[in-house]
Amino acid sequence: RLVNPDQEPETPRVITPFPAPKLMDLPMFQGEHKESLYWGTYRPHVYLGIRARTPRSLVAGLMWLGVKDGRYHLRHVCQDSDELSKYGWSRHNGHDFGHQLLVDQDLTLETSFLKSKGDGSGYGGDWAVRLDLQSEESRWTNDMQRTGYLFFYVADEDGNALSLGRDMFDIHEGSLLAIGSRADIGGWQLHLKGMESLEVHYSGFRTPHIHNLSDLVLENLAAQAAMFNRLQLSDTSVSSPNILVFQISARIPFKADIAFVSGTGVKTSRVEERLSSLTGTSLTSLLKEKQSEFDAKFENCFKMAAKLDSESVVVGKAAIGNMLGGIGYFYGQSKVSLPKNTKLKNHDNFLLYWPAELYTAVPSRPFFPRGFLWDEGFHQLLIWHWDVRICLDILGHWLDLMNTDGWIPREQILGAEALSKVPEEFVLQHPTNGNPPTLFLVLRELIYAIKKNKFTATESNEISSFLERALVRLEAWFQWFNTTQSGKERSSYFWHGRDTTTIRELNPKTLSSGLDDYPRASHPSEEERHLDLRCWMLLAVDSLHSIAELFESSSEHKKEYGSTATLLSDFKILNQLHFDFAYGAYLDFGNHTEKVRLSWKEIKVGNNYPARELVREVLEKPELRLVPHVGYVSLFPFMEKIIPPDSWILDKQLDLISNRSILWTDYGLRSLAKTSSLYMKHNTEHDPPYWRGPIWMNMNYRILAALYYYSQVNGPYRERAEVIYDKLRGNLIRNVVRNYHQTGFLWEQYDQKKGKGKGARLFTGWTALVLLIMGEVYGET
Ligand code: 6A9
Repeated sequence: RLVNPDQEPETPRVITPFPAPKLMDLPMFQGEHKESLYWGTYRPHVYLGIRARTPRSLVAGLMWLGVKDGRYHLRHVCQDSDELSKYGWSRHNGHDFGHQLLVDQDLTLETSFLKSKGDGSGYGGDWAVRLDLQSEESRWTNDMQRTGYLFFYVADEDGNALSLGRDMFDIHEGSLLAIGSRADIGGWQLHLKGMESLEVHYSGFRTPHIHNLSDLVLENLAAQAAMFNRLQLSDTSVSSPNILVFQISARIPFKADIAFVSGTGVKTSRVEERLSSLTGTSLTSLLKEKQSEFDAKFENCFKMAAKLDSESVVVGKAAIGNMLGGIGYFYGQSKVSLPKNTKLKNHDNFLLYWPAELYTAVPSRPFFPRGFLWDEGFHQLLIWHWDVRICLDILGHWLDLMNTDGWIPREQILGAEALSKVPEEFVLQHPTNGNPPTLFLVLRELIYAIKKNKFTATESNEISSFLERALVRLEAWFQWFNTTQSGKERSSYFWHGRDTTTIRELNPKTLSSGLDDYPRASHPSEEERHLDLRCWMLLAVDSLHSIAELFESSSEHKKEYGSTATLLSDFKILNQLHFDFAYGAYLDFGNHTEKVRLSWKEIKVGNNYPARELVREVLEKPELRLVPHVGYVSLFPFMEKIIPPDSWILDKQLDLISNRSILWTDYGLRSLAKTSSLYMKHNTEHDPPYWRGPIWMNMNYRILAALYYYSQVNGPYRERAEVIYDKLRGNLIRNVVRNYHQTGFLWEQYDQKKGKGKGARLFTGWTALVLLIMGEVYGET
């Protein structure tokens, strides 16, 4: 695709896959493992969506009509504007069971998902969905609220035609809604079982654009309403539809069981037996069983019943439930910005990454229903305790996204459904930008757990073969950072890619660090040293060293990693590069002045229309110095436990943490000290403070884990660390639990003044780490 008439077109390096065997080709991910994860609730962006882990799947999903202010609204894709007062998985085991509760005005909808591999099932087995719709009768004011309207659809992304079931025309005689056939699972059938009074209508469509399905349904309903003044689908279909939507209506309350059976069409397929076990009273008891299994496993993993009240336990279950229930499967190609000097024949300003699959947890179903690299490391800190194979499967998918330079795109926007949720300016991924290599956090814990014999022999072997194959990729990842993000001074690093030309930002952002607007040097330069990145590098190289140690073979590398780890954890060098003795705090270094502010300037628009804009004013020449912003970044050496337990600097760190005028609040630690000149400052007119004050759970978790560590090892500050640990833990739990019970959700961040949930709601990403805090589960201890 490059313009070069004399040569064969070459694939640019940036879109060339890393040349090594893929992790997902390991035997451990094939066979039974793969099949057992085939179907799942892998469409996190819709309220209930099912698909298989295959690029072009048969997908299923739910819509319903909500009533607000006397009008109907179609619910389908999770969005805040629907104003559901609650939704999310109260329980989900990541494999074959989940239960969700959704509250939409006076409607309460419960959705349960169950999967089973029955005698005669096709590949991946069968599944069932129970829908249970209720309402607070007292609030019914008119007739429209007495009937509930649910819509359940199946759509074949592969374009295979679906047929209407023979019972569609008299659903009380039988239960068959739809049939079809696919290469992966053979014949399949979709059935509906429920009360006599259910009324069923349908409509069939044909389109490859499944992400526009809400519009198709709305148009169909609107046309019927206009023509016949009735609220029902048209009961018609195009020929060879690849989408069938079924409307199920009845007087509230009602229940409906939907069963999907595969491998049909062969004599031995025992459809009747499988159907009856997946519906009615049999389904009820299967769901009950799965629920108690979940509860038992939950207690076994996180052991919190003895430690905390039942209100907290509910939140803990929702945390792991939503984390697992939010796992998605995506397929598509990232758009990558052009490296300098690349010219394309066409006029695109981007390159397409190779088509790739990604099985991953997501930070937030309504806002960010896709993969984010550094978020994922935190997600896995939780997930591996629940199911280490799910964890490895996710890690494997991410590591396979590495290009030949050792780079992994930060935000994964794969496929049309994912793309439809992202504003244009966020789509392109920049191959010059990194994102913290947090996957090492979980890898290091896994290695530790192997050494401590915490796994079964099989698990241990699988993790080892995973690590063995992952090693070259992890090395390349480390080298990518080590070469592209290194600083001028030996063993210093900085996040490259900060904007040096902007005149609008109070402090140019550092998106690649993950801490977005967390203040750094006022004037980005090559001279910079970023403390957080230096500590991430230590984490990476230290993990590499431990992995190399597991496998005798790579002894030469082992030495090198060992010495780099020693260098990066050297207390003296760390202090020389980053410690401010006057402040008693660790800081970034760079070209900096504190004397910057945003002020309004008159500008001319066109000829004579004056307008105002907010621009940055610099009132003093910046100079090379330590950058006096204390906050999360200052605590990275503490998080990495570099500080010796008997050092007075540890005492100083505890001062910063426990001081109310600096980082301490009753709800957790602030991201930026109250004393910082940029505390709670807007970055531009439209850019409110994000990492400049509010409380974030991922960093609080890491700080708490370090406090726990320092409260366990001997030293003069052991007891002090313990006291602070207990208080911080209590504050974090109390606040998240209170917010959850008040609002129905976990939040992206929490306000540092009142503790109120902020930003995206139903953000079960790293906020779910509160569960590890509840159970006091800190990996390497
Ligand atoms: C915006 C808007 C419908 C910002 O959790 C994901 C990331 C973190 O990795 C990062 O550390 N969040 C944190 O500072 C959210 C980023 C969202 C960017 C895309 C699209 C869509 O709104």
